[in-house]
Amino acid sequence: MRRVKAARPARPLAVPTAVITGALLLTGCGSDADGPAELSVRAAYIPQPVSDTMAAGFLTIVNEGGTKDELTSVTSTAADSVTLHETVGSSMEEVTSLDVPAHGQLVFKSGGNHLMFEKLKSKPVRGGTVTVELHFATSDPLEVEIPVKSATYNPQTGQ
Ligand SMILES: [Cu+2]
Repeated sequence: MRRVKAARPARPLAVPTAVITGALLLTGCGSDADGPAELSVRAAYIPQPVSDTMAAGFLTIVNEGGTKDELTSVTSTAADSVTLHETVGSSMEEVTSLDVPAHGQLVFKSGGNHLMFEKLKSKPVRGGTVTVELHFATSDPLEVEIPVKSATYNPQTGQ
């Protein structure tokens, strides 16, 4: 019993040291992974909108490269205006760009970041697609066919 008690005071000091060492090793091992941004899009969908003039869109932009990029604008043949919105508390704010971190992702999801389609030229209907072009600070634009899902689609369940 005495030996266990005597060993304990040293532990709280030892743990932070180990954590710091691990972090340094992680940042130091990326020498072969500092290449340019490599972007791709996953899990894109548009819930069929209730409105005839406005729709929201969601997707995930994955960056497998070692350099960050920024999504700077979105255009679509289906709407005169597509803007980037952040949800802050219970309200949303338009932003001019969003970061796509190196070896990371930019996530648009219900209740968070979203694409806002306004002045729709035609209402997106479930089963159809909406074509968008994503524009970045440094990478080439990406064209994406976003499928239109039901108004209550949940990407977690796929329904
Ligand atoms: Cu919005």
